[in-house]
Amino acid sequence: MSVEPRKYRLRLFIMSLSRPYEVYIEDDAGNRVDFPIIASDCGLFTSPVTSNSIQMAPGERYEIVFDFAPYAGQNLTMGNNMGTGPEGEIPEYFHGHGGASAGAGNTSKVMQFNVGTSISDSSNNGDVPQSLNPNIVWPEQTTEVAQTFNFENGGDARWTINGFDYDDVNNRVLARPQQGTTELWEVKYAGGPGVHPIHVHLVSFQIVERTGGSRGLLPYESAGLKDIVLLEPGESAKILANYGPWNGLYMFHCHNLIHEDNAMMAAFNVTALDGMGYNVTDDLADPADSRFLARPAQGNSYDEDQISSTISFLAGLHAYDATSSDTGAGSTATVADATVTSPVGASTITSTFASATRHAGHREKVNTGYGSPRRQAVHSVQTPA
Ligand SMILES: [Cu+2]
Repeated sequence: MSVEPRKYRLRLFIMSLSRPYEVYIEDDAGNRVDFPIIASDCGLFTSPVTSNSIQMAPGERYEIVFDFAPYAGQNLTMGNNMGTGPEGEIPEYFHGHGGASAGAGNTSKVMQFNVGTSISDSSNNGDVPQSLNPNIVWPEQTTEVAQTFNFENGGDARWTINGFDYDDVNNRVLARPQQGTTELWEVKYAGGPGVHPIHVHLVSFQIVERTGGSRGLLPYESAGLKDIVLLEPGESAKILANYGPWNGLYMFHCHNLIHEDNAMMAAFNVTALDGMGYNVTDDLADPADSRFLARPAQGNSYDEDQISSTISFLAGLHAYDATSSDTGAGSTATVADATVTSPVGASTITSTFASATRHAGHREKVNTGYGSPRRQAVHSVQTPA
């Protein structure tokens, strides 16, 4: 890729089926260059995190700002270092990545940047702000594990979660967090072939802890909210999320496509019990709601005005607010307003538990056939490491 000697904001997105990466950028002399990481799966960090590499698995996203200015007229190479350490012994994904094990493939090489010598546009080339997003809504903190999920090889190319696979229609729903509550989940991979990038739908989670392997929790993993956490063999991670704003059934699964296609997937049912902190006045759970249906693109559909207008409309729904005190008909929240008013502290959520009132639109979905007592017990099923 040809680039100018200035700053670029790069979005990295791993789209491999199974392979995780450790992405780095090095100069012609082979020196790795530091760069600020500014965002991950679910948005901007509070402030940048400096690193000279990022470990990433399928589906994970990170954004960096890279300054090519010091390298005018030179080349820089983006490489992949995953597999040059002890993890190179895991054959399915790591062989041939470079270093001592190079030769079986070219997966150590990602891309090259050819840096020019002149700049055609010097806008947006200033310092990376130290304050990126002061409004991240971190989940209410708890150390009590609500659910434990073991990701395992069940034999015969079958991949399971707590011993179940998604083909088992009677045991697909492995968790039932109540809408609006925070749960700490422990996800574990005792060991075996391959890796498991665990992806949870609906929520943005905080990775609180990673144990069992050699790397621990990486600084950029805990700097923002995520929806994927990578488990290498022997690792456990704790992820904390607020289960809302919508009720209904959602997936969680391994994002290693081969595992996912072999049924390493489960569901959780976010119930709509009242009194749980969501004084919802507008049920947003219906995907066929006319407000959210796809419409044919018009000539101006992607104009900045149209995009701003759509974002303002969605922000004005206040879907992530725990109270509805600032919503209501005629709400004309702007994007800026929503950014300021959406974050709700744990104390607010807690206090609302006592005062939330039932409204006509609430549906209690526990007794719809997905929530038998037998499956309720599945929560605590664990298999030996
Ligand atoms: Cu997997």
